[in-house]
Amino acid sequence: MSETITTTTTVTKGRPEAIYETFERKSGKDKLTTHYCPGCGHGRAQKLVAEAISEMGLGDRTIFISPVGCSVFSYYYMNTGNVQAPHGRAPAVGTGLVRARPDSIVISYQGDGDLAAIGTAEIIHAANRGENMTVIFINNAIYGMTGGQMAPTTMVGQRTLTTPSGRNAATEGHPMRMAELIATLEAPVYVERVSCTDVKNIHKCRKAIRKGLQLQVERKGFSFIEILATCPTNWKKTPQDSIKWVQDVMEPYFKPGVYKDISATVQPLPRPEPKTDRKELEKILGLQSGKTVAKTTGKIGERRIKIAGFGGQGALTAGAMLATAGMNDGLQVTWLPSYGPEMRGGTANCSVVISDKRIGSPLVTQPNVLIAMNRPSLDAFEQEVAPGGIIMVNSSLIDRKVARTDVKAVYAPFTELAAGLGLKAAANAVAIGVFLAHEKSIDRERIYEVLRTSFKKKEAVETNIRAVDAGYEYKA
Ligand SMILES: Cc1ncc(C[n+]2csc(CCOP(=O)(O)OP(=O)(O)O)c2C)c(N)n1
Ligand code: SF4
Repeated sequence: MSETITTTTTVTKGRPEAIYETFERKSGKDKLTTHYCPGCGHGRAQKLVAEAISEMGLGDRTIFISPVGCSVFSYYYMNTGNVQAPHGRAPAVGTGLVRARPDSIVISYQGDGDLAAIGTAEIIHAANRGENMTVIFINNAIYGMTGGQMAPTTMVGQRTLTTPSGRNAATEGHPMRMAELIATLEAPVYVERVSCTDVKNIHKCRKAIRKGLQLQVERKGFSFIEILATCPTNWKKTPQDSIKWVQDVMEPYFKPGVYKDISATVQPLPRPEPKTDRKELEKILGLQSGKTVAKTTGKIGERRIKIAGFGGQGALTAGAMLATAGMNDGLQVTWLPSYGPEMRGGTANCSVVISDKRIGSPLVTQPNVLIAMNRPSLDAFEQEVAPGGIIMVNSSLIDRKVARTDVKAVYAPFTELAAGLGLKAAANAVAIGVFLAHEKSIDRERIYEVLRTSFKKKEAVETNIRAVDAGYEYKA
């Protein structure tokens, strides 16, 4: 289904609706002015974006993503939905938005440090996937907010804080032409570079922004509009001289123009339907159809668990199993893996939160439960355990006792018990068994269910179930 909105290029006098009437800050100060310096290109570009949103009637559907950089406070100015993304991550945030809310109009507004330096991977991949969003790329040839360091788009010879004698292509590389780079990709539908200097160029800029938004309305996919903009403050020029510098120095290198436009031939992207069907949801959650999601354990509060060992010991898998079992039990869960720099043999740990309330953060800094599968893990995390918590120690590999006196320590030979069953690799299942014996947050039957769906071979399922039982029944 495609939708057509007639776009005009009329000029809005004064404030477009998509810009707030007052810019109220948290502090209650600075209600009337933006924080942009006089002559800054951001103000101009944002007014044009706001005009387009208002005149196309998209205000209620638009989500504006403000980046890190001088435009970070756009959420104070843009009377639209607003999300503030970490540095460089706006296209990734936008991807989530357009997929979760296909009817929204998503604008990823980014500076050149943001888009072409820290966020290079995000922009290339979002463009390559052809996400249905519009990217407004403000190329002012410098890192504005942090005081004028060199950006990937800084001109050769341009003096910046980090290139005081001027950018040298031999050591700092050449200015990156992002519009040209993006245009080489298969998926983007429309890529244009505009300058925002004189009246003629401002009109072109206005038109390009509208076109990008229109293509998004029509679900035609990814559009990229690079705007050459001024930063008088860091260029150490007057606003007038800055405009001249864009015209004389930037435009000959960053040539304005349309670099790709396949909008006339490209088919609209299919509109993903929201998956609210219960059967579908059960499939996503890995639940058997028709099975009730009911908690088998009593109230558990929030259990924060850290499982640590060396790579290959199955610490991460054990955490994923606990989390899956909790989820199948209708609890809230998170699982956050952390890998050491090495591969097999290196350290690995995961954080699991299982709770009967919504979980605020998946990070576990003060675990109630620590499962230490090897000595370095006990050494690293013992002090982090919350007072009154419990530490489960793999006594097969850990040759010391827990030093803390304000926590409970449980010792069990995870590795030996697993080896006794003929499968040393099931030490993590033994650890789960020990956990279940001392922590009543997860029902043992739920773990069996997870094991049954995790292994294809019947023998592997049975050995792992026996390993869980061995840990559960172990008495020191
Ligand atoms: C992860 C991270 N790295 C670095 C910074 C510091 N930082 C803030 S703004 C900025 C540069 C922004 O420059 P640009 O994207 O060109 O935007 P402008 O300020 O010129 O509009 C940097 C490096 C940060 N906030 N977060
Ligand atoms: S430092 Fe540059 S980019 Fe930032 S607000 Fe001032 S003129 Fe604009």
